Amino acid sequence: MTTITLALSKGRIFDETLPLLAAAGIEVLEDPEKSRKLILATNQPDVRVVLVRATDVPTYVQYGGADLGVTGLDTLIEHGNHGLYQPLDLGIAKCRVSVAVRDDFDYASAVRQGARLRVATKYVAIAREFFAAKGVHVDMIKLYGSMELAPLTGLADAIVDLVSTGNTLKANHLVEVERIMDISSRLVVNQASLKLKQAPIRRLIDAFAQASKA
Ligand code: PRT
Ligand code: MG
Repeated sequence: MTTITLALSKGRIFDETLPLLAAAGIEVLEDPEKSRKLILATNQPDVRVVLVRATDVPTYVQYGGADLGVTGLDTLIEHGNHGLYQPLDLGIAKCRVSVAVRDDFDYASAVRQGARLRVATKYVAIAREFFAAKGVHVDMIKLYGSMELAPLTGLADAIVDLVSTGNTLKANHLVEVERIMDISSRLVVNQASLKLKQAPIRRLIDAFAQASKA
C-alpha cells in the first residue's frame, strides 16, 4: 500500500483544511488540540496527517518528509520555491501582508524625506522586495513573532505583518499604511511524490480543487 503523508500546522490551517479533506472523503481521527500525537491517522488507511510548525511545512514537503502540505503564501514566499509543485490556491486562511506603524508616526513624510526606515518583520523577503520596489531604504530587523510590539518599544519605525480583521493592530495603537499583498493558503506537493504516487495524489488534488471551488 502506498501511504500519502499530508503536512499541516495546528490552528487555522488545520481547522480550515478539515472541510476540504472531508469533501475528499478523508476524516482525521484525532483532534490535535486534545491529543499530543504528531502523526494523525485518518479514516483512509493510506492517508495520514503530520503536524509541523507552519514555517516548517514547505521544508517537510521539499525534502519528502511529507508528500503534500498546506501552507500560507507568506510562508511559501519566505521559504523560496525550491521545486515545490503548487497546483492549487485553496482560498483558505485568508489575510494580507501589510505595513503598519504607530498611529502617531508620520509614515508618509518619513518615506518622502527618504530617511532610512527601520522595519521589523518575520517576512524579510517580502518586505525587502516591497521597499526596494518603492525605492525606500530600510534597515531590516528579523523577528519571529509579536511584531506589533516593535514600534511600541522603539525597536522599529514600522512592521510588516499579517493582518486579518485589523483588531490586533487597533488594540496596539498601530495603523495599516500599506497593503503589500493578499494571502491565502496553497497546496504544495513534493515533485518526486507526484511522479511515484501519481494516482492517489492526483485524486487528492482533484478533490481539493472541487471542494475549494465550492
Ligand atoms: O503561531 P505560530 O508561531 O505557531 O505559527 P504561525 O504564526 O506561523 O502559524 P499560524 O497558524 O498563526 O498561521 C498560519 C498561516 O495562517 C499564516 O502563515 C497565514 O498564511 C495564515 N493567516 C491568516 C494568519 C492570519 N490569517 C492572521 N491573522 N496568520 C497569522 N495571523 C495573525 C497575525 O500575524 C497577527 O498577529 O493574527 C494577527 C492579526 O489578526 P487580526 O485579525 O487581529 O488582524
Ligand atoms: Mg501565529
